[in-house]
Amino acid sequence: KTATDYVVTDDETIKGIFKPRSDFAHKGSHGKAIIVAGSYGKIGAAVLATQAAMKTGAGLTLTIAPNCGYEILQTTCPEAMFISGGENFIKEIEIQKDSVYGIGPGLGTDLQTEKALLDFLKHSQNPVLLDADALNLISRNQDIISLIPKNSVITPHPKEFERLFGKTEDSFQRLELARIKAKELKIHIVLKDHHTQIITPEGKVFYNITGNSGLAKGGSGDVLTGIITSLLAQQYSAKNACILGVWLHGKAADFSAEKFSKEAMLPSNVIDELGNVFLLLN
Ligand code: NPW
Ligand code: AMP
Ligand code: MG
Repeated sequence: KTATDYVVTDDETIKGIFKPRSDFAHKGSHGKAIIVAGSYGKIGAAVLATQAAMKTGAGLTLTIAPNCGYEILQTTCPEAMFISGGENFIKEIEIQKDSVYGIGPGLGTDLQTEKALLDFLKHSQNPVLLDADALNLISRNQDIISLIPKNSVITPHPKEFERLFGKTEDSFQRLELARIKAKELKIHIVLKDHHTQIITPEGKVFYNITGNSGLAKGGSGDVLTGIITSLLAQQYSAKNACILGVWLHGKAADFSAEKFSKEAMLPSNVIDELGNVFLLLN
């Protein structure tokens, strides 16, 4: 373990990672992001993740959600396509090739959703992003952990991390456990917190310093899922998608706080502010 294993993401690093959109881009060259999210009462999570994926630049965005969210999603996200995965919760996840999946926001933890996730991971070899209830389902059925494709991304908040890997004394112990697990499973772990840490499969840690406590509201993590899934679909490496995605999310939150205050800003404002963050980078 050396000092270079722990790095703070600065603006120069971000400028080095960010790829401006080519004049010759077309929707097929900017990837297909598939958001698998939502259940009865939690369709908002699917809306937030879908909108964030679109506003981060994916060429095509498609949402797999239960039918009870059909009208809501087609109305709030008209640019995104919809595929039904069940009636009130997801029972089936259609696999499409050449797409990147972000799975978990608002899914709920029904046994049939667990089976759908298990089937999906058995048949999909590509890296995926797993968040929220996808992580809670995995915590309940630890057999699923070994099915997570190498180079995938997981985005747990502290409680989800604890459900997955067990209790730790403090945030330092949690980080060291995350380094062990990222190496063992060969995945990227986005350890969400005030200063979110990104841990690579090599055990290297990147600290993010954008963002603020206005993000401490339901829906913030669902937005981050959409952002990172979109970057993965646009062919950023998993490491760069995590570093850039967490930075963008935090920066858009800082712009939202300036405009609306930490109290009144909402995750949907964070999505809207992504535009101003990209103007800063371009
Ligand atoms: P405590 O209180 O400290 O013991 P859950 P969820 C802890 C969806 N959503 N630092 C804290 O525990 C999600 O996508 C849908 C320390 C807290 O009470 C999920 O699918 C929305 N502790 C599902 O709902 C909007 C922290 O974790 C507990 C922490 C459940 O997700 C909301 C909560 O975790 C939501 O996004 C931190 N930084 N952060 C919608 N509009 O459709 C969290 N904790 O029990 O996993 O519940 O995260 O709300
Ligand atoms: P979730 O709990 O899944 O909704 O995720 C919450 C998101 O908001 C994560 O990206 C956290 O890093 C971020 N967040 C929550 N509280 C804070 C805080 N006090 N300061 C900075 N970021 C925060
Ligand atoms: Mg969450």
